[in-house]
Amino acid sequence: MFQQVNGHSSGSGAQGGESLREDLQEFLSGEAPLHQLDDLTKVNPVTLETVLRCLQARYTADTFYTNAGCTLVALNPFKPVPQLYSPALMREYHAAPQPQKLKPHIFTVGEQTYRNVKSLIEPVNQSIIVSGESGAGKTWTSRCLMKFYAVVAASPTSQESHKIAERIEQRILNSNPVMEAFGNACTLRNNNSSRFGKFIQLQLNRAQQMTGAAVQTYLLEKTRVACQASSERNFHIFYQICKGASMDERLQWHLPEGAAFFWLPNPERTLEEDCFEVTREAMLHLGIDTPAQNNIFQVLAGLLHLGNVRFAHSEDEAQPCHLTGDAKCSLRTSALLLQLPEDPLLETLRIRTIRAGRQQQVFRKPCSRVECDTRRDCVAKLVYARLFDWLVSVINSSICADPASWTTFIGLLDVYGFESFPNNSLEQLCINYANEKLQQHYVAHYLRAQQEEYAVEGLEWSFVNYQDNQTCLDLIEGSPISICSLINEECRLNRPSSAAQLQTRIESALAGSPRLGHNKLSREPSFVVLHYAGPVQYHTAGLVEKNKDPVPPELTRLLQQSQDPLLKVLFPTDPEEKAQEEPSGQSRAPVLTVVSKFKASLEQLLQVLHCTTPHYIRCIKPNSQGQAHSFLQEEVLSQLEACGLVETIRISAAGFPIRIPHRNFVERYEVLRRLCARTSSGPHSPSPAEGHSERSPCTEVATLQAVLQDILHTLPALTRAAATLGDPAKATPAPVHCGRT
Ligand code: AOV
Ligand code: MG
Repeated sequence: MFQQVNGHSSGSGAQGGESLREDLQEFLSGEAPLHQLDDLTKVNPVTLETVLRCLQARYTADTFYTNAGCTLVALNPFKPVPQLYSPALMREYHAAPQPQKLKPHIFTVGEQTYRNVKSLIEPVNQSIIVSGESGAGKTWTSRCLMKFYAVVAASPTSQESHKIAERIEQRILNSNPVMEAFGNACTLRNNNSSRFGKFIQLQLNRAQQMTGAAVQTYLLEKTRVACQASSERNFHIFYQICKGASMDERLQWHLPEGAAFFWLPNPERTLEEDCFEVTREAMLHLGIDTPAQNNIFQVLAGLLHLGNVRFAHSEDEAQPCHLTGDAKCSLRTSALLLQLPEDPLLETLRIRTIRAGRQQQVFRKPCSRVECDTRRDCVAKLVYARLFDWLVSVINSSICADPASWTTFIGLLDVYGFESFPNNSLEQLCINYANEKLQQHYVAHYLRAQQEEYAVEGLEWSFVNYQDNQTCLDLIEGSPISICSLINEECRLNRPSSAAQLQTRIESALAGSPRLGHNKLSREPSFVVLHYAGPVQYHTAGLVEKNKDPVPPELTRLLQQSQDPLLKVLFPTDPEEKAQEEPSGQSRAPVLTVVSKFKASLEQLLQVLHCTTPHYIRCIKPNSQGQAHSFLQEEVLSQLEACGLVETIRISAAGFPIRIPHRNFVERYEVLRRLCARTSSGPHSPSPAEGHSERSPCTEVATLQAVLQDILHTLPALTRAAATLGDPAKATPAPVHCGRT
């Protein structure tokens, strides 16, 4: 069955000694067709070109997964391949005595991870880090892994408890469509691009059954709610409501068919993600009932109408801006849907209140048109971000297990992938910064740590060079001076500073960094960061303001006046909060900037990852158009180069694939030593080490058989390691005699 799926008929997927021998022979003779090489460590020699050719051959043969030593490479098929993700196949991997002997698959990683949790005496938490650029398939992969665990880690057998178990697994799976509807959007790179980072912790009890899960999210790109690049879209949920609402709901939410909204660009594009019913159904499973859902959608409709509120300069500067065209109607509808008083809403959007002097006198200043727009956008971002956080907390309360009911977890990390657009701002800086951090984790774990261990153990080893991205991280987050610190400094000083001035400050203060570049042809003030995955030009206009992310207190106070039940929850009138927001002088705590908060959350995430055994899946995008059957060498090559995959393969191919602590090794192979001792001193005389062994001859034979099996299975890898020992560049194995007796 598996072979059919992958479209070829032989290879190491089949079980048994026969195929093992074939495998070995093919491997020794170097005759295995490229598409049958399940592990990139077997290409010879290991170069970018051979790795690329192998991946291309496999992609052409509809084989999308390939091992790369300790990493799994996942090529995006960009077409449905349902057989590859069937529950039957999940069970096959789960039941396999040695899943790593089956065809490479994300289920192998899933199963290995699952077994790791239980196989160790002290259970160690595991994590699967899915990486790759935007549109490479990270979210798809982590979704499939969640489904895999929902099948293989499903709990109890008794009818009643089974129902409960199904509910929890189903609920965990239902978190995906909800979070994707509210947190994903169509970008230039991916129709279903994650605009937030996600770490989901699947919680397991001692019997390895999934008892619950907890989701942690990272920095939602909330600016998208009020500002979308051309050809991009707002979050899916807005389109779902507008396309999927019933006649009654349309009336209720003031969404007549064909209504145009500034914040709903490209509504004519229909995506498979525009499925309102799926979102509603999933919300229901998570405990968000229909009235609560309707409340959410009503608020979102209110935001859409708010986006149609447009301002025009007043002739008299002392007078506030006035509303243009239909804006008055939009304002009224928005106020109605958000259950806000209409006049205070208008007043708050176009008049700023300033408190000054000892008496904290209140002054009212009309805002400019641009300021009015900023305040309107700020209301929408504030509401949407709080709504998203609230949804995450509702999901967590629905799926999180009682701490006493779980002992270990498997973490799945799916963050936004590396991206570079014609116009990149603070959002892309944060996204690419997160990807640099994960790349560093990978480098530290696989490329540096392994080689350093060889040096410590005194093993002969020629160091394989790799691209360390530390210099790039120093540029972004280092101390005392980095891009983050300079942007933060501008926020702290609160001085009027133009985009050109910020560019000059960054370029002069960080001129010594090898990772800082400059685009001479750029007309806009900008700087370039040479990321591990490629150069990205960041425009400095608006960077400081976005980093400050200021929320005028009167906007929060306005939202606290809402009579809407959901907005009342999102904006409680907490006296303490209110006191804090009053600009009452020097005692106010400094407000954390966006990058500072993001940096802290990344540090926290990495701390969690460091306490787990990590497994890496590298998603690769075969072409940027999202087309099936198209493998563009240049594009794949740059992704392979960027993530240091070839270096990983070289180290894995030349290194020592099996690490057994000395004590365990002695315990496992002691029987061989005794056998040798017995052979040399005659068949019946006991060896000195045997002493008064209580092992029966049967047990010994069984152990010996197990040991021989072990050796047979690990022989190809051991041979390769032995052949290249001391010369990692050399990947040609020496011929070995591989007999069963
Ligand atoms: P991403 O998570 O890596 O991008 P996705 O997981 O959203 O990328 O994948 C992008 C699209 O590729 C999906 O919507 C599917 O259409 C397709 N796809 C990915 N993997 C598979 C697969 N295994 N089989 C079939 N189709 C697939 V981003 O969130 O933008 O960084 O930010
Ligand atoms: Mg994604």
